[in-house]
Amino acid sequence: MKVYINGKFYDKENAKISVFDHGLLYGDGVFEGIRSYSRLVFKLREHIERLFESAQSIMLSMPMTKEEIVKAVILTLKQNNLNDAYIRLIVTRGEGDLGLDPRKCRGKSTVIIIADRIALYPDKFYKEGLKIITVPTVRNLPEALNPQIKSLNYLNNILAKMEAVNAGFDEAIMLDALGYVAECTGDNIFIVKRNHLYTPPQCMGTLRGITRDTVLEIARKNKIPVHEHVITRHEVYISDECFLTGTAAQIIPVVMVDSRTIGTGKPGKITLNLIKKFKELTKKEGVRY
Ligand code: PXG
Repeated sequence: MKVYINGKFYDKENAKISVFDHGLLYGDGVFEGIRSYSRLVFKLREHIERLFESAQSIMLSMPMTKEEIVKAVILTLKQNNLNDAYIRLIVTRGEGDLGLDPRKCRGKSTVIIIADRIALYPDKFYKEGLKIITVPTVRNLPEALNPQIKSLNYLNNILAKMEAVNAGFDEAIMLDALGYVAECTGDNIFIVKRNHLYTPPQCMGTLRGITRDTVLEIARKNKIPVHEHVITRHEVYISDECFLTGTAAQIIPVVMVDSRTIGTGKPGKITLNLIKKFKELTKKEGVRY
């Protein structure tokens, strides 16, 4: 494996950065998780756009242009000769001292690109659907650390994930500070009720997921009415179908939430249709390498 760090490639064993990097010391940095399918990088420009928005919000100066990052991602994929890959793009504040003052990093951000084989989720998840629970840890307040920022500080989500795993579940619903359903730890959430599709709006505690946007786009094209609307746990419990979306997960059906069976207890018709349409899109859309 060849890892890209600041314009150079290193073997996995030698792909190292300073212990004084503020990405490590403070989680001070931003990232993206991207995926390629048969040598097509899906929604690459959208991911890079979001990376720049995250950076802008935390006042992190990007050391490369968007076009240079596109080229570096493609180069990393070619170096690793991967047809289907998971790409982790990371930009940290860079090396500073032990104080949290980012000025000490002198604007020398660290850019890292790791491309690896995709760790696929078990087939069982897609065929049988997930059983998930709501956890006590709520999503970060937007006025504190906005969930729109894909920062390297993921403790909020990690805590929620641990609460789910400790209770014997694979994924968690996180509520926002008002108690509405926000999203899962690394995925957005959708419900279907009477053939309408609902997903929480991005304003409170919900990341504007790129898979989420793609699903909304597919649904609109297929004349499924979509609503970006606040959702309560009750509405999830009484939904006909439920599913999660994310770059790694794609679209995963959910069949039980907080011990309530969703719909028939099997992946729903609309969910399965969206999975099919999404797969078709990943086969033909993307930046080729
Ligand atoms: N919500 C959160 C909090 C995320 O981190 C998504 C939704 C889905 O967004 P996209 O753009 O991928 O459709 C994400 C992104 C993991 C993992 O290991 C998942 C993400 C990020 C980092 C790690 O499961 N998902």
